[in-house]
Amino acid sequence: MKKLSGNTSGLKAGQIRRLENLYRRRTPPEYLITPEIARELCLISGEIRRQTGLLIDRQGRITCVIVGDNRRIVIPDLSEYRTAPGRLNGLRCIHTHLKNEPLSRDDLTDLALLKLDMMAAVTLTKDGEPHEIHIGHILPSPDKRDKCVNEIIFCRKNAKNNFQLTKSHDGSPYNIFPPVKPNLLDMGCIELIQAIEAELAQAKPAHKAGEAGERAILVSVSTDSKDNAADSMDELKELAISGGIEVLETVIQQRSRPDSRFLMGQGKLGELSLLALQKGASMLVFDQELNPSQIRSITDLTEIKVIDRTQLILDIFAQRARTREGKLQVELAQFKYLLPRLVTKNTAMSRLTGGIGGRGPGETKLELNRRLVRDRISRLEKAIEMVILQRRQQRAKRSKKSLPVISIIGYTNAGKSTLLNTLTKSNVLAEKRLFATLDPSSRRLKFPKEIEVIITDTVGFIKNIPKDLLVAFRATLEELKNADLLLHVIDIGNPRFEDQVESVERILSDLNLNKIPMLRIFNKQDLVKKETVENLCRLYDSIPISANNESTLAPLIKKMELSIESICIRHPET
Ligand SMILES: Nc1nc2c(ncn2[C@@H]2O[C@H](COP(=O)(O)OP(=O)(O)OP(=O)(O)O)[C@@H](O)[C@H]2O)c(=O)[nH]1
Ligand SMILES: [Mg+2]
Repeated sequence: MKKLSGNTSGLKAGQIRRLENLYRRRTPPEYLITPEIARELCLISGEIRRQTGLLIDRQGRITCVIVGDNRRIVIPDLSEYRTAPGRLNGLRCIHTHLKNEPLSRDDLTDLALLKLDMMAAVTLTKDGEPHEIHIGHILPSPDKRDKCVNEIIFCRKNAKNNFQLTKSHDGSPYNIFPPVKPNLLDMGCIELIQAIEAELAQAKPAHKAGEAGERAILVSVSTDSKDNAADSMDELKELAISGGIEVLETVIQQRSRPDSRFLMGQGKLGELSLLALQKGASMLVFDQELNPSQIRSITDLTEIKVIDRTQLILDIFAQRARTREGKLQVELAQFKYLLPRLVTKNTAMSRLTGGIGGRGPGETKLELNRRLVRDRISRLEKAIEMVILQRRQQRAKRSKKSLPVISIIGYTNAGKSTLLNTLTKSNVLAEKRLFATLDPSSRRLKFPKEIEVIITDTVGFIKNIPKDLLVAFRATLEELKNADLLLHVIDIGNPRFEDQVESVERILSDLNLNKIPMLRIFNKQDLVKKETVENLCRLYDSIPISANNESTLAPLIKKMELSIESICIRHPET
């Protein structure tokens, strides 16, 4: 006989036997549950004054009998019933409610997170007989709520049974039927479940999604103002698209304090997991940095891949890295990000490791991975150290030739590469995606007065730039220290440009680059009204241009030339 699940302490032997006997019962496919089983469930539940529940599979077999307390049941671990992504798990839960209450929030959260076929609560009469049954299931598609196949089926059954159908008009992802009498449980149950699944299957893409093959829901759990959260989400969306991810939906939840385990409440996470199911999403991307245990908890609960903004940025960098140096730096950042996320489950055993040179007896696979990652990190660090050394030597040679250096910096997608191209008639990659440039390029530029300079374009900045990335990109960023003049390119066509200026200038001062003379350049002036450009330029003391239009660059070139001249006069050795 299978074991009961839950709180059986203090029950009499006879009561336990009656509960265990439920495992012998079986329900025909068209019934949610037979009236006889419902009756026995209620009688015993009323007697022991504890909620009692059944999990029933699609063959109508009872796979689990659960005993709770007077307010709730706890559904046991169902990982062995886990099915393919995008499907329900093949079990429905029918349990008693002792206080005549409808489906609770916890019931719906279980329905969503466990991807149950259905959730039902049976209330009791004074005599402990079944009174009414509250039934809910998830809606397979939130967009087509009016035409859900399952509702049509249920309508048909309704006509037969005189049920009334209510639709959830409140935007909730569940469909909850009005309470049903216990003699009307012959409701085409299996047909309904199959219809839900068929419609869920339609949410899955026939084509391969995005370049990266991922379809994502973007999530932000924000303690910030609504506007800031929305701005940040817009940027996350641009990042995702730049990373080749198809964005299905964005969800922002405002909270006074993030939940330490799941960032958001479990109920909300349940709805999110459902949305992922309904939309056929393959991953969740969080705007907030998640710590290793949050990533694990959220993945465990939702059973879908979870990444955060930092990892997304790292992935984009990895896609873009072309040179050996770029690849080394990205790999270092990725491994540094990965290391704390590889957790040893068995810390007691791992203490046995060590000794001289060898693997200890209790070394787990994960521990081994950690060591490999650490080794790899130190090898990468050494390789990058070499790159930095070589760069310094090259720089020393270059400075003997006395060419001043102008570096173009700025927020990602501001138009830095476009400016380099137009100024020097070159052809470095410039495109409408974030972090198009990763590896620096340098060109020579001759000013009208015959002064020659080297002009360099480099990786763009972004707000909250991942720390590991800044550290790993030391070789690239150190190059900026050599600049005699910085051109800070700002995209004034971007509604968030003021924040972007602030982020860039903060990073410059973090990198100790704020002592280098800098010109602020307002790019993409063609996207903004002329008067606005003029006002902004006065306010920010900057030079307006359209980097893609050479005829707009004369004032900038003049100003660059003057700056370089005065720098050369002050520092004649450069
Ligand atoms: N309308 C308009 N678009 C521009 C202008 N300058 C650049 N762009 C566009 O802006 C996008 C980004 O330009 P890039 O030069 O790649 O920008 P970047 O700063 O090098 O970006 P990353 O390398 O990704 O950091 C491209 O689609 C350009 O065509 C401009 O003056 N006006
Ligand atoms: Mg670029």
